[in-house]
Amino acid sequence: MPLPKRPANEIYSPILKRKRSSSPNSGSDAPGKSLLKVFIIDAKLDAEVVEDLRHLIDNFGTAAGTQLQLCPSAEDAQIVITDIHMQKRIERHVNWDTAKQKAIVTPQWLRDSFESKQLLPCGEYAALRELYEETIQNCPEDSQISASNDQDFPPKAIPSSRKGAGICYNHHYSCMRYSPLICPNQKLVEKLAILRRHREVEGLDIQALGYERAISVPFPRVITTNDFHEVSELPHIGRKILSKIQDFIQHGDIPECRTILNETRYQSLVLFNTVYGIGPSTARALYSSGLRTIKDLERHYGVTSRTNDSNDNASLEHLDRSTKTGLPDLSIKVGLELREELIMRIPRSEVEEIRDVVMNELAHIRSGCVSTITGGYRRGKIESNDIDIVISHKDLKPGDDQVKGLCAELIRCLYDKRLLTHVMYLSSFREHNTLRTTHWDSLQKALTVFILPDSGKGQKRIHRRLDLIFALPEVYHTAIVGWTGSTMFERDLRLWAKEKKGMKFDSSGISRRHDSKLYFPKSEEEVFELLDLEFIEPALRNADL
Ligand code: OXD
Ligand code: MN
Ligand code: MN
Repeated sequence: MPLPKRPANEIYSPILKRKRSSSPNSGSDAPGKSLLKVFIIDAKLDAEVVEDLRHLIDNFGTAAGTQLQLCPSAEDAQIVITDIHMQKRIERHVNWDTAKQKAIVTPQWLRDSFESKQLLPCGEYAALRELYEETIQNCPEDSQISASNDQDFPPKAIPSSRKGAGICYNHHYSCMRYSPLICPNQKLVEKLAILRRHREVEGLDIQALGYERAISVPFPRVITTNDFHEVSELPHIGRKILSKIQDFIQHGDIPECRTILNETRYQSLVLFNTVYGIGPSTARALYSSGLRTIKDLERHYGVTSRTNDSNDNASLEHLDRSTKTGLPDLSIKVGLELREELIMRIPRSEVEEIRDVVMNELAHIRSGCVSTITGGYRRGKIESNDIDIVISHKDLKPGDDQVKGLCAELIRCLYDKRLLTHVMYLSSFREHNTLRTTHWDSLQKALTVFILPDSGKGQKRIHRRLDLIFALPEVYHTAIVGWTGSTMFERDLRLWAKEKKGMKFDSSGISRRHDSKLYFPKSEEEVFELLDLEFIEPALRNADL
């Protein structure tokens, strides 16, 4: 029996208990209690929010006895809480070298840690992309938590018995495993992610995928030395990765991570990849030609970065007016100019606001359209990298470009209203049964840059990456599954369909390989059923970090 569906907006926050060693950073005021100093950067926070955060700090206590103390300067703090997401801005409050020594997190870290009575890993809450790895590295650890706490995993939100019973944490395919947002070995996973990233920026794709697969396997409790045998038998954990896990268990760190983080080359390649349009190989080429910093890139591409005050779209357009779509393209130049905005993560409330604005405009063009916000938002992420919306209408018909037409009309309308500033990609999917005209153009995808209209309250609006996916009604649910992610979950869905079921799955449809028979599931649950899989809620599809 399929599970009842969760509303897409529902936030899943697993209360995971992790056993962690006490931090070398954390001070101690009494036996069994550790005191952690926290500094709040007030800028950009309402007085009420600051008041709430202070209240949380005063009343904070983890199951392991860690308490928080508000501290008057960033220098003395281990944790810095801020809603600032730009290096230039944060430097007005904290010296950059000092910032590198801290875990710099969003207020949500405090709220979630408070609620779950434990210090959550900081990576997911890093306030600045540039300090993501340092924030992981400097994230303080809770005091010893009693081993019995581990029995709380899987979290209560994970149903324990269901039809199918094929789901298990050591299954080969991630679409047969539950992957919550935060796992008991989050800290280890964050370290492995540094190794993965390193292989990725160096173009070692097979190795990077190896780490990605290892990261996706959710061991159900905190790994200790007693678990090595079991861990060695997990899928996707080879000898090399096992030795890294061993390093971590024994030393609380993976020495190679520290070396990597200190490499100028790694730092530059990762930094270059934060520019939209610069992938690993372009980043390496730029590095080889002697470039190291964003300033170097700006000189190289002849760009000056946007200041906080220039918010008019017109200022961007002169940079690039190219394109097949007749709309401004997002070239590397523009990607560089908008970098500081595009790297900022998007809170759930803004994701919803953008969806509302888009759907309002669409209602003027065609009433009765339906939409689902997919991507990280749907998997419960507190902040997303971009916004992914799947849209359909019950009367859309295949064959005469209706999907394409609706998408084009919306894009033009959003652009004319200055809500949409760039279109990087506009295409239809024709992967499925290209000989069947009935299935042509079943999906239309527009990858864009969007900015909310001025709120009139002096609030600065930020350019955001927005992906709109238009689907024929018969592939709406397949598109939702395909665009919910995570990447590894999707990869394994496709593999599972192919290797185990003789089917082809992607977001534009499901078909049987040997005769190309098409299937049109009427719900998300039916997509899973068709593939002979137990339904997994979006919040448990977080098979990537
Ligand atoms: C995101 C995601 O964060 O889809 O945008 O995971
Ligand atoms: Mn996304
Ligand atoms: Mn996207």
